[in-house]
Amino acid sequence: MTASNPLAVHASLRAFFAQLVASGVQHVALSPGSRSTPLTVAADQTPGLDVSIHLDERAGSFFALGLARATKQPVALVCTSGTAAANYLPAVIEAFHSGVPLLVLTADRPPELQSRGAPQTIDQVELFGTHVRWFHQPAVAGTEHPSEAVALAAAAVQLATQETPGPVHLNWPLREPLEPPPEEPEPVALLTTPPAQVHPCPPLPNCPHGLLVVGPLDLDTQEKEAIAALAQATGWPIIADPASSLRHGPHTNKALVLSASEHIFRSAWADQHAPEVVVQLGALPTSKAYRLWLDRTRPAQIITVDHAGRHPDPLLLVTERIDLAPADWAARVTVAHTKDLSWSQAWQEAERTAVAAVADLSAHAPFSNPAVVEVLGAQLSAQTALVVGNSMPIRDLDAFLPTGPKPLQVYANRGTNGIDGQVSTALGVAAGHEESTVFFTGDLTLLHDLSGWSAARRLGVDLTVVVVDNNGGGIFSFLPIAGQNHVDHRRLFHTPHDLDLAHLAPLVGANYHRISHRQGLEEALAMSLGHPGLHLIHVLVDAVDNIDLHRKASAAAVEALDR
Ligand SMILES: Cc1ncc(C[n+]2csc(CCOP(=O)(O)OP(=O)(O)O)c2C)c(N)n1
Repeated sequence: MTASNPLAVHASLRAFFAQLVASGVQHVALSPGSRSTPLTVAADQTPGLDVSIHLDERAGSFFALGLARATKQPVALVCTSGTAAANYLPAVIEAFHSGVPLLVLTADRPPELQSRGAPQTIDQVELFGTHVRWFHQPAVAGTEHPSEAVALAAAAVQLATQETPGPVHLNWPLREPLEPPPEEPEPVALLTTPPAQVHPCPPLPNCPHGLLVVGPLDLDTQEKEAIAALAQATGWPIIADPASSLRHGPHTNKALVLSASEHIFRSAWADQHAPEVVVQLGALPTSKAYRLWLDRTRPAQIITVDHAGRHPDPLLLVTERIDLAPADWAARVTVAHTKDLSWSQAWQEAERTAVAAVADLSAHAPFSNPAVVEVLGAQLSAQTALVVGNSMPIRDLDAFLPTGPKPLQVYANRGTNGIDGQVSTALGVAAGHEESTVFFTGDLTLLHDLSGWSAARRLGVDLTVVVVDNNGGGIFSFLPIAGQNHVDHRRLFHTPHDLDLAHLAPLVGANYHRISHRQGLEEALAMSLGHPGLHLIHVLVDAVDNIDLHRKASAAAVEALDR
């Protein structure tokens, strides 16, 4: 049987990883295995590349996703063959839909061992289907000149990062012997990445009554400033999804950024203030009220701007799609614009009215998710990364997190809204973020990624987890079926786990706080934020209280607006 030349394999793979570094990759998340030995050792020996080790490929890939999002750099993944590779699928799908660059490197057996019942061998060709920007199977490692590996690495990073960013998959056939030699291979010439192509950018319609609706997007400070500058130039309010991070930063002193739109869009006032143009940036906003309002008012012009190909349009109302990164687009279309001061003043007044009505309600409400959001908003220090779980936590932020000048970075996996891999995503964000990281999550979401939780200490990052524990999926109490007596809603949908989450703390050596009132939460956060290590703040809440407060908050805001 053909054998590999270990030095040739090592030379090629070292050249490959050296080019990844030259193209901007700084981290590779490795999972242990045998077939991947040449990739693992080459990655570990490449100067300029950090490695982290993940026992579980599913958790490792979500860690890579979080890290890539926090650093805005592509992250590589390496695993062995078989179901190890298949465990990358959920994170690859989320990365695809969120436009996050991942370089997925899976080891495989060479062609002569395929389809012959060789161990740990499955069909890995196009394993992730249409959920990658590019799939490629290189020649068996070591059978080509290392310059081919350099060209491949440069092309892979370019496809993962430029035009439409997202995951790319290289499935690498590797022949035995797999162990690299101790010799250093000869260095090879590396390539520089060509600049991205600049696409044409149509001008913005010059009408005074517009809205900028910003969905979940990973925006840095400069990008937030660019979108805020456009809002200032046009006099158009920004409707900011909490996962856009646009609700928080000094730019909120200059541009009008709204946080209460989840309530405002339910009012007749909002129907009477339908704009001429809506420009929707990034992914679909979390707010259901926004979608219902769009359906009722059907603005004549709806433009979507997105670099990840999403252009969300469930109601088929979009009139124009622009394939540009939202902040780049904003910078390019910001010119002097016809403004109507009364338009922005009316929206500002609506925001004030809705926020006041909600605050009044919260002041007399039982301790539940809205109070947790208020305390987080007040107590998180500037530049904290707030990773938020899907289900109710992201909706809690949408409904109750006010705008303010203190900068916060908010991350949510809104590509496909999964409750999987969220602890690992938070760990990845924490690994890539210089200030504190807080993960705000539901209990089922936390339990879903126990594997990620078990790795928290080993990965050596600081993380404060605030879990709102309603012993199940509180979101399902929103469903009409929750009120129907002939269906066992609690067992089938709420799905109580009846576990005491306190037992999770000793597993990873986390400091533990059990909370049932506001002051306790304030004290626990003060003891956790800025104190390195792992902290588990376990907040006991009632699912029905929270749903009730969401409904009452919207009703109070609508009543105040439509009075
Ligand atoms: C991977 C995955 N499985 C199932 C779902 C469906 N789902 C959405 S929300 C939810 C319940 C989440 O409960 P929890 O994290 O406790 O949050 P809560 O609703 O109580 O706020 C489930 C199972 C999903 N979104 N993703």
